[in-house]
Amino acid sequence: MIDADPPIDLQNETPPGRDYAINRDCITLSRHVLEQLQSFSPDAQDLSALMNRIALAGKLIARRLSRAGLMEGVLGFTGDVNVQGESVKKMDVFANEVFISVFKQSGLVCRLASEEMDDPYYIPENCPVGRYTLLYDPIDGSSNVDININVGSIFAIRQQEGEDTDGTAQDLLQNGRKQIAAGYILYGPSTMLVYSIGKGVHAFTLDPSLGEFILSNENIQTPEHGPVYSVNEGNFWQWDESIRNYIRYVHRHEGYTARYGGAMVGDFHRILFQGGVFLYPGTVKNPEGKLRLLYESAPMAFLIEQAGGSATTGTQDILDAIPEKLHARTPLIIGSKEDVALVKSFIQEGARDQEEALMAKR
Ligand code: FDP
Repeated sequence: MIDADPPIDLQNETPPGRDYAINRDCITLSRHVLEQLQSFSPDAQDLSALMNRIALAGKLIARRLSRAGLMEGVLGFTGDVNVQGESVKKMDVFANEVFISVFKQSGLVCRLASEEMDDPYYIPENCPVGRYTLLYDPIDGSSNVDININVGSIFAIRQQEGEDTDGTAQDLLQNGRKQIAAGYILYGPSTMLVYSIGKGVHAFTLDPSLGEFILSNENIQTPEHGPVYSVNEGNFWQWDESIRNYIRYVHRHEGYTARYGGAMVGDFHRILFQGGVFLYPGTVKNPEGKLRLLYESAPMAFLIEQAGGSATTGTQDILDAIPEKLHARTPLIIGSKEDVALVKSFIQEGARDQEEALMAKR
């Protein structure tokens, strides 16, 4: 039984055995969205309902992940290869289907596009169709699933522009400033949903006893600088010399530390709260890197800009980058403003050196 009084001072530690989340003024996700928009207009109701549906998908995925090791057919590969040429995991398929089934009858979206589908999924004619498109990566960092380490889901919401009569979703090939909302769900020691509708970045923690995401961090601000650099250094000899020079710089200077978990959502979450920089640069084999613009890099860039940080491809703000196709990739450098600027300065220096070398050859 939970004792209702005396009221708990939230500034101080919760006394043992007391569940402060129930005693405090619980702000749920849908209430938060409506408060942010300061409106009960149909648009505000839609956005609140969209976030609620995403939260439901997150809860269903979190529930399956939390018992994955005990259930048949959850872990491992399906034997298929997706449109990216990557081996598909059973959890990828499950999570992709969860988002579809949660949105199919919602009347909120007209299509869903994800990493796991070659083409967008269009809401069938016998189901109500909405104005929005959900772009998502159902399981980000899926190599972590089988070993019970954190993974995530990333999402972005855009409004359909035009009729899309040929069913090719060409209107999605626009910059990230067209996103109405973006965020991610982190399946870690606790499940967290972090979102922005362009009014700051806010984090909610899933209280399993309530089955609700409750506001835990409002208006998150990323520090201007942080000690962490987060990158797969196994690719060192695959990178351009300018990225290698940046890494040499952090190796030689005090105050930097490496953290890399193999799931961008987790690595990004650390940087969002504590500062630093996450990089996935292009490689010799894949000059555009690995991360997909529309449903990985752009949603994260939307969040980091809202939190006072920045995100670049190295030559352009991520939010200004326009994909040439649905599954286009971009190099990504994202995090604290100063740290992103430092990486960028090495890239610019590299570009100058290359230009000078070319001039000298002429
Ligand atoms: P994954 O392919 O396992 O889904 O989405 C791409 C991603 O994970 C990121 O989450 C992660 O940061 C990165 O790839 C890991 O790639 P590397 O193994 O090449 O470092």
